[in-house]
Amino acid sequence: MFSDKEDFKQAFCEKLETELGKKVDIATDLDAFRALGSLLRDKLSKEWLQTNLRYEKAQEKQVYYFSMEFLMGRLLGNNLLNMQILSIVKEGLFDLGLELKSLEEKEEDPGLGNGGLGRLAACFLDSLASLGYAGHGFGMRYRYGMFDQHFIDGYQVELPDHWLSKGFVWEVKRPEEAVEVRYGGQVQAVKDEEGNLSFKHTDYEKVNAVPYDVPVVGYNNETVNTLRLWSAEATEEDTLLRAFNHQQKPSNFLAHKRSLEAISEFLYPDDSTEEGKRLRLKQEYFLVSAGVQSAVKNFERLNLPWSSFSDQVALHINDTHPALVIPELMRILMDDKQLGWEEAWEITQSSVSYTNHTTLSEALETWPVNLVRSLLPRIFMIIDEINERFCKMLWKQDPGNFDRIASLAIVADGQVKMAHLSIVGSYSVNGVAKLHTEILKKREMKIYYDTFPEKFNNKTNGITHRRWLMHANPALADLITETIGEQWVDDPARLSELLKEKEDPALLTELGKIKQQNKMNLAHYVNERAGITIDPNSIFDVHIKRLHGYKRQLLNALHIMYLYTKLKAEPAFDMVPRTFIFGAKAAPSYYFAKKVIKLINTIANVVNHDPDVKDKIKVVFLENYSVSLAEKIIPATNVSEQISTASKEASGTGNMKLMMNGAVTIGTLDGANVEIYERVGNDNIYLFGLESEEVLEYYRNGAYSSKEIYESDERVRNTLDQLVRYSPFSRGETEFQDIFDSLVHYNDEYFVLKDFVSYMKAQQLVSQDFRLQKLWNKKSLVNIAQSGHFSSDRTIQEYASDIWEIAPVHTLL
Ligand code: B1N
Repeated sequence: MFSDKEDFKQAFCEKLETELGKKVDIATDLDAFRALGSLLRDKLSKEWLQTNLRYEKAQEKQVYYFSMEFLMGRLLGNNLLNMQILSIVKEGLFDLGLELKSLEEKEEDPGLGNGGLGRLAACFLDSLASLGYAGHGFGMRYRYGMFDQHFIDGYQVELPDHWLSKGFVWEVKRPEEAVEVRYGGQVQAVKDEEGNLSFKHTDYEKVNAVPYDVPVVGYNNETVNTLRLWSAEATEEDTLLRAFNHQQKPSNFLAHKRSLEAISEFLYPDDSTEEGKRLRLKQEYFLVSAGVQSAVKNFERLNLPWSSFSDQVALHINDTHPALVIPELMRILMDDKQLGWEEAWEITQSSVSYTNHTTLSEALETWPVNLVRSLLPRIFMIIDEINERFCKMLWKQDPGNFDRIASLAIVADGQVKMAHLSIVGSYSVNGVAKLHTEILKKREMKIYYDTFPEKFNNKTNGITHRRWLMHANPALADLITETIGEQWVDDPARLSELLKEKEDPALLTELGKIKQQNKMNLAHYVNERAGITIDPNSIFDVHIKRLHGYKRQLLNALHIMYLYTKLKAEPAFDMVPRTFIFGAKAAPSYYFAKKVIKLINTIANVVNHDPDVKDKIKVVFLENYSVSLAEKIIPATNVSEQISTASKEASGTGNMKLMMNGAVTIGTLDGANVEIYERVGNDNIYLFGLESEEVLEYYRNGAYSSKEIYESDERVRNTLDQLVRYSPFSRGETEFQDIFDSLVHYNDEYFVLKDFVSYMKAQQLVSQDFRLQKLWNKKSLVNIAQSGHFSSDRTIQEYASDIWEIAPVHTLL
């Protein structure tokens, strides 16, 4: 890579001069970032090529991970870490009067995802490459990613995220690998002389799918995999041709060009909900068609029979968003490669695997038959045929059981049900945490589980310890290495060796010091960004994730209102000082979520300006929560809020990141919290609230009455009344009436009131325990020690062996 620091400095200065035409003494941080990125990309290209050659030579099975979202975050720091040149580069830059940290801050976050689902895909790519697996991502190169969030007068305002405006140094455009994607038109069945049927698609609109490849660098293993992002571009040729053929005015073909390019224009900012918009379906098919064509092309380079396709290729779909992979592969095999239905179906079904990420009904994708038929006529024919054959099979299994067929059908009630298509067309269906998978098997997908029990399996999510511990919290990573040696880096399960040292007072003190330093860094950042002074000795209590009713930021907010009111009434109340920190974006059309943002900002405004409570409570809602902001908050956290309504959060991954950085969880037995609890035990987590069986039972029997709680519990009533009666929070306005009504008059869908007292008591325990610093640090250490299981390396090893059946490729081949 670089032989030494001087070698790096020379290469870097040369790059600055040749690419940016600048001498190092006048280069800005942005210049330096661009030059460094570009230099690293050059350096990577050899290993990138080698990796691909190695895979080809060994005829290694390739995994393609299809996802509408890849929330990569900044790449500079992680690439340096994985390339093992962090210190050379840092020191070299320092000699040149530059600071690596400041350069890192110049990189735009590629925010090509909403939340957990997109970030999971990014962690998986890091683990695939770092473990030496031949696994690649197929995603969308949205021109606008997740919106930039600002608060104006406490309200969320969304601004477009033009992340590409200064260029994206890591990508390589590959026009030679572009493919064509077709929409609309007509399909006719034609018979040849021998009576064979084929399908002719005419009158369609075509869009050019152009790939931009981003290198995915493995940790210290000479592996560079590929994230291939597809961009919709009109070709010069079709724009001109169209203009010529139709004698159109320039404005018409410009409009045409824009309408084609709209397909990869923006990311839908919805997390765990589906809007059902035509453009979204176009996007989904765009990714799928481009990706499957590209995977098939790569397979054909091997000159192997089609029967070995599934030995060479795994197509994984991240939720149902890319489920059209199934009919698209069928289409290509039958229409382009002339295979028969049976053979194509066998290949498809043994190549596709599917991960489900949610049981929320509003997130289940269904598309109107009419829309699918008009936009994707051939694809619809194939889905219809899959459905026909599947229903016939069901009839054979259990003749006359119409109810069963109706509930299992892929096409029913004028809708195409994407989850059904995904289960029928794949060989593996997995949930993302034990509890979630059990809920899928026993409830949401029970009837499917009864039909295909062998397809269902669990793969508990994970996070990459390279980004979330080594890069985000280097001081902690160093302390761990000093304590147990460095093997944990390659084998994060060995973090558990820390348990042997959990009584060591020197270690616990050191751990406390690192947390304190991280808190001071965050305090500094908060002061700079939000102008709020926070006390690093207070408990940093952190609630960071998308804003959603089921995630219950509202429960946290009401508890702060309760504490504030108590402090005002009893000034002597001896409370351990706390800083409540929030980060969350609401979907722009999610009215309730936006109200909660306004409420939290209102609470912050009241609390932070009241001298009576100034040493006790602070509330900070940081704008524009993103991967890079998460990397600043997480290392500084003491208390991790994981308080979703039990049964609703499929897994969660923030819970894992925070635990790995020594935060202690206050949470419900939901998603992966259950598995965190199993590992750390009662003493090292604060559990409260209803359990999932109880929640599901209430939904079934309708026996919950939030009004009863409101009427009978004074603490609840006094808190809620402040939303609508005159109070410092309402100031006599009706701003929060809807929140009040949802809790009291619409029976509190997410059991906020039901869990309120139990949450309050758990929070009291947190405060008590935090006073005993040594005891607290021990809890923190146990959490770190038990977090190795939640490395995405473990998750990816499970996918590799149980689902994809792949082994690592050795670099020495
Ligand atoms: O996926 C994460 C989980 O850790 C979270 O618990 C889960 O909520 C999240 C439609 C989704 N589920 N469903 C989505 C995202 C975008 C969209 O358009 C649904 N995200 C999750 C990783 O497993």
